[in-house]
Amino acid sequence: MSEVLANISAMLQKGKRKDVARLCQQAIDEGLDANVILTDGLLAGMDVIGAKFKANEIFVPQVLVAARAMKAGSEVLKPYLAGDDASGKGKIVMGTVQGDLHDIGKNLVIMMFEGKGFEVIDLGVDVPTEKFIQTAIEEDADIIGLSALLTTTMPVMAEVIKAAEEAGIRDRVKIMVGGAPVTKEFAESIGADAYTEDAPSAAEKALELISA
Ligand code: B1M
Repeated sequence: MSEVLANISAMLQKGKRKDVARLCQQAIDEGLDANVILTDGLLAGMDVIGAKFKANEIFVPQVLVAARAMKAGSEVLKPYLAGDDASGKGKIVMGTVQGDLHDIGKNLVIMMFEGKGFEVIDLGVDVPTEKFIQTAIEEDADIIGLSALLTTTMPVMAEVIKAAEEAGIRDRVKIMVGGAPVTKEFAESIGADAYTEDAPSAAEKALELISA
């Protein structure tokens, strides 16, 4: 692996926000592909953080500073990750479900959606179920995108789908779900229209849903 990518991963793990941003720019200037920098630099670093967090080798404060460094790096990559598709593909209301504060994956998915020409309304984290429904109605959204990182908040996705049915919008709004603990089987069991494992495939799937 290139030295700059290894350095991005190492600095992210140390939570060195400014260094991560600087190194991401350096990697871009060296001609590396933004997707490669994201995967082999930033996400590689986050993987190590995730494993150490799980093993109780590091704790919430260290994870938080790494998350901030991840954000700083992705901001640098954002313009380069965006595709060249024209805008106007459709409207997506996106958020992390109620009770869940994880937003790194959601933000990456949003970047990819925007790169494919979708207009995205980002509701943020810990989004009440009614907020998804109300915004989808007000904005006449084509897709609701739900992210959940906790096994305890995954069931909230089912509540959003149920609320969409009750509000009478289920036939005109597609619902996509994702997040580390979410599986295809789970998505099918709650009646979601689509599940994807990562951000690039989420954007591809959204295009498919819109054109179907
Ligand atoms: Co949290 N956390 N966390 N955490 N955290 C996990 C999720 C955990 C797996 C760590 C562990 O124990 N191994 C664990 C959950 C266990 C479980 O549920 N079974 C956990 C826990 C327990 C907790 C707390 C309860 C810890 C505590 O307080 N004791 C707490 C909960 C707070 C809450 O939400 N109410 C908590 C808090 C935090 C921080 C605030 C410190 C921080 C979040 C900061 C932030 O997001 N701004 C944090 C982090 C960073 C993590 C880990 C380490 C990394 C998550 C991440 O950002 N990954 C995580 C460990 C792990 O996942 N391995 C962990 C990188 C990101 C790019 O991936 O979000 O999966 P991800 O997104 C991917 C795909 O999943 C997909 O695309 C993305 C990009 O490819 N995707 C979609 C995501 N959404 C999608 C939507 C789609 C399609 C694809 O369609 C709409």
